Amino acid sequence: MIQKLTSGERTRQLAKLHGWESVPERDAIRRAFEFADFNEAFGFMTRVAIKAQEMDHHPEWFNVYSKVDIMLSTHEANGVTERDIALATFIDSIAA
Ligand code: H2B
Repeated sequence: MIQKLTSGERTRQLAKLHGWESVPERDAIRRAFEFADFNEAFGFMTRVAIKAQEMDHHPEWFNVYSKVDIMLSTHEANGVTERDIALATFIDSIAA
């Protein structure tokens, strides 16, 4: 069973990511993205979806036109784990 990050580990990992923050009401992290239009937003989501499927680790997300809000948490651990950090790192790399 994968273990949740300690609060110190989470703080250290969040500092290496871009724009990710802890969700106060959930043991999760989130980042908001805004693109030029729906086409760019959905293209981005498609790349994330392919990676998520490869990793067998899936985002919780919400899209309205050019905006995409992503929340990451590991259901199996009921909290934030290294899998969320790995997916967030990939997401940052394609959003840059
Ligand atoms: N995604 C996330 N975010 N957390 C999980 O614990 C998880 C998942 N588990 N995607 C996977 C799928 C699991 O349900 C399957 C059975 O491997």
